[in-house]
Amino acid sequence: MSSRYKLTYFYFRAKGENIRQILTLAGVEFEDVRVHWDKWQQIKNEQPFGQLPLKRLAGENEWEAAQIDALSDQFEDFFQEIRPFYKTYNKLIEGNLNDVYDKIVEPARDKHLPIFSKYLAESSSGFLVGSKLSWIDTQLADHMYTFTEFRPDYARRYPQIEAPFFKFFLLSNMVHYKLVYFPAKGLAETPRQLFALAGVDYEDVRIPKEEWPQHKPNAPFGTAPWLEVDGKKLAQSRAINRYLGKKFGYAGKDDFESAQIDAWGDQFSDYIVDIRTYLPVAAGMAEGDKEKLYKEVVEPAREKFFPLVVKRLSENEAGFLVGDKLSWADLFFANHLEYFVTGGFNSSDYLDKYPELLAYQKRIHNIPEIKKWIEKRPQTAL
Ligand SMILES: N[C@@H](CCC(=O)N[C@@H](CS)C(=O)NCC(=O)O)C(=O)O
Repeated sequence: MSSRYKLTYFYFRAKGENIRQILTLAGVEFEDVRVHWDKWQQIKNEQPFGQLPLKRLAGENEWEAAQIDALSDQFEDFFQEIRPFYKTYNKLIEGNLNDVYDKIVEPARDKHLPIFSKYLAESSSGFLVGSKLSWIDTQLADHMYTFTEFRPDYARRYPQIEAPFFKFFLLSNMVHYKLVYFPAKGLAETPRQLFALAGVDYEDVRIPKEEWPQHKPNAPFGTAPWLEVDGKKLAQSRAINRYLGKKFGYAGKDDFESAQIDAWGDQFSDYIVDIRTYLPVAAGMAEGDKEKLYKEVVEPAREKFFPLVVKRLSENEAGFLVGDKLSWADLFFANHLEYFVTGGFNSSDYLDKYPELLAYQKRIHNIPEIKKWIEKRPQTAL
């Protein structure tokens, strides 16, 4: 007979979320009762029933269980220090949330996260303790989720935490992603690489050209790609890039960086518009003089746009278009460069005048997760 669990908590995530996630990971059905703050007094004396099925997530042996306990106590100290943030957020006390964040959360973060970071740096599994996910990982991950939503750069100083935190969301399997496009790299390649970087599972649907007419009516704007997030559809490749970039941490550390990344994405798209007569001819989908179009359309547009990119990259020591981290705009541009130099267009001289851009493209595509994806992705002509 299966047990029946009922979890009673408030309508926000905070401490209840960790238990919700543990139950979900354990594959246990539970009643997720979310109490409104003003109803709390009426049910305050109710007892929760049943025990949590923690065994699977509480360490492989006594030593690991003790380490998990130690980290959990440490986390509790951290939580107590930043409590005013939650209280202000939920309007239980008055105050300016940004001030509370600056004065309380940031110093507490810089006191406590190095401890978790050290554990992760020393771990070869990507989990805080041992070789498996434990409930201290889910606790930390939910904390990171809350504060990264509030300040996207929250975890930037702690890359050891930021990377496994996204992997955790893969494990918790919270969102079902489906990306629909053709059997081609084209406009879907950047979103695919964002999934590869984040280590997040998705359905990579590739519709053969002859089947497209029956799928076209399902496309939100009549074109591909589109992304489905738990069945909700999002069209337009740049909107998809921005969405996944933000979700996975490749869209800038603040609003200004995000806007600069958008600007590069838009500028690059203007370049594609400038060379649009060449593309279908080079792809063998339209009649035309490929060599003539390359000379008369591609080369002048390239001489207008590429020097801007070269200048930008020479100004940014980090070697990315914006800030000190890879963004979706870097992927978007690097994919185009790779396609022209090595892909079906046979324009291997495309970057002869721009060795810096060739080096940049290779550097981006050598990032281990991208490299791995490129090695295993389906081989397609376009
Ligand atoms: N601006 C759109 C363009 C989408 C687009 O034109 N997609 C082409 C393939 S690259 C397509 O769906 N063609 C089939 C059709 O229009 O029926 C985006 O970036 O998503």
